[in-house]
Amino acid sequence: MTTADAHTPATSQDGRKPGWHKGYVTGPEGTRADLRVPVRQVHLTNGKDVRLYDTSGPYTDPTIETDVRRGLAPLRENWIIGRGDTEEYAGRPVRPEDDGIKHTSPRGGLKNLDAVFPGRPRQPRRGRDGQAVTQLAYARRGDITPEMEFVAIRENVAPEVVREEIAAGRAVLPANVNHPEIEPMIIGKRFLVKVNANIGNSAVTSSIEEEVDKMTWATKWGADTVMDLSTGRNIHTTREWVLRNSPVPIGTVPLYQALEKVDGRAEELTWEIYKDTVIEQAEQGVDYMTVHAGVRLPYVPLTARRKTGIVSRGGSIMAAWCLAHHKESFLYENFEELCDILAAYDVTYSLGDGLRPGSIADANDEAQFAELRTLGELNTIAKRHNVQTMIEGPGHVPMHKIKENIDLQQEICEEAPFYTLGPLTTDVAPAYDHITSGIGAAMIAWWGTAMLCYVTPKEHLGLPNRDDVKTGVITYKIAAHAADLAKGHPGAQEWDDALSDARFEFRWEDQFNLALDPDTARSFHDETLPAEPAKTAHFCSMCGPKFCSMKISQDIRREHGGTQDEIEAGMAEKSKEFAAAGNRVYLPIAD
Ligand code: IRN
Ligand code: FE2
Repeated sequence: MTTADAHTPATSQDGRKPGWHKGYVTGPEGTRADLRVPVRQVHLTNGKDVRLYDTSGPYTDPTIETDVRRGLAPLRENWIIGRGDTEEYAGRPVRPEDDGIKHTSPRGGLKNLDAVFPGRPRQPRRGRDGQAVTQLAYARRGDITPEMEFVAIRENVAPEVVREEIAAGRAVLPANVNHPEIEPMIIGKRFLVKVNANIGNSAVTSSIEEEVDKMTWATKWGADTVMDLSTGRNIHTTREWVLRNSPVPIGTVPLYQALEKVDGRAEELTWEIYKDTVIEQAEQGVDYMTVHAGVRLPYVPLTARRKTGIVSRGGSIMAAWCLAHHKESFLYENFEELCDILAAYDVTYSLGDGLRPGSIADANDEAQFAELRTLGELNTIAKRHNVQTMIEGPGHVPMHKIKENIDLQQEICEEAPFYTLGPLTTDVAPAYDHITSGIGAAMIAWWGTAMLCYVTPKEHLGLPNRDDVKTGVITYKIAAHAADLAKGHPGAQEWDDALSDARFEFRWEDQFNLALDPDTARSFHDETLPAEPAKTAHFCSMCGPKFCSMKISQDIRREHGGTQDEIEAGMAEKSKEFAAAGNRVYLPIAD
């Protein structure tokens, strides 16, 4: 399936009118005129429209022609240049070992993905004289940037709220000056809970083509950011293709590529190799980076008696380095210099949880919380350098130990956005860890986690494929939206109400089009009732025409009029009938 197919707006079953289309909203009076914020505009058969948050980018807009070889239009370019605080410079030469490795596509299609990205030539930019060109610096100065105005419209809040939350460090707006293609978004507890999807090839499997496709696929289903965790061949090139085609912020773990540069020998890593890799990725436009600077030498022994030791990839690399040299981590030691690099591109920190628990038994142990305290210390340093910062969290945590995680993180890290992997609430369900973790994700998001890193059904078992990516994203959108509802996020319930109305009034098409996953909802329905009249029928195959509770409720309303009093009178009457018949739901079968 090509990406184009996957992004065609759904049409209603009769094919006459799209069930939804890509719309754009502009801000209220007084906001910038050139802001067009994408929404998914669902057209209901009752004539009403519902607007939903939309992460899918230009791919779902049939009036925009997209071509992965050219990349997306640089929406933010004029804003970035207009600020006048960045300069173009000749980036370092592209490393031959990173690029041009012959890549053959196993499935045909985009065969030319073996080359460096062929799109428009681009000179990297950075802060003039190394100055901080971050949204945090602007917010603190009192400036409301176009990016902030954009997310204000997107989140339906005042621009000043966005500025304040960023200035206070309670929210981040990841937006590298070298990633002008993104539609700005914000991560913070005052805003909608966000979902990140991980993609990335490994030495054993998958191609550039598949990774680009997974990125657009993940954002189509609602991923707010995507992390490219490639470790195999073509890391640099894969990332270039992903970045140039991504409408959402892209995150990476630079340590993975740095390790490739020393052929996988952790002890050979140096600060210089790491720093070079960070600059290379910052020039490409990576919006946020996981940095495992909290894995300090004295903490490594604390993991010795754990059931599952260190399960973070980045964490285990840094622990191996510390042990091999018996030295303090070079990330911790050089953290201030790293801050200055990130500030010059506006790369956001995602301070890694390299010592997160990898099993229920290890949750909330000393190693985990020792690292968290260090992340708090690093958060303060990063803010001093005007670097936007979020904090990564666990992992495997049983339900009764989840709240302590968010409470401690908020306290220690001065309410910096928490970004958690699940947590997985039990270890006993490999192949279902999107569910074991979706439970924990919903809980921790309700209590204030700002972004959830998805877990797919393949977690612990293998590299996720396209279907796994979709299942992971949908599962996490459920967790995120459930939390938005519980938090009483303004407007969150409107979506539920619209769907409930559609369900109660048997507007099947509206139910499908409002669903998080319209395709699956429609196909489940059609499995048993494929015929067109069933799309307006007042029942489905679950209960059949006689036992549909919604139909019975409607009959009561019809028989007994519409006002609340009349409905209640009708209910009372039905209740009397029911009692007279012996209070039995299932009647004996008559001969
Ligand atoms: C999120 C929260 N804690 C960890 N994560 C994500 O896990 C992190 O952002 C990255 O995408 C992934 C792998 O990280 P490790 O295993 O290198 O720590
Ligand atoms: Fe795990």
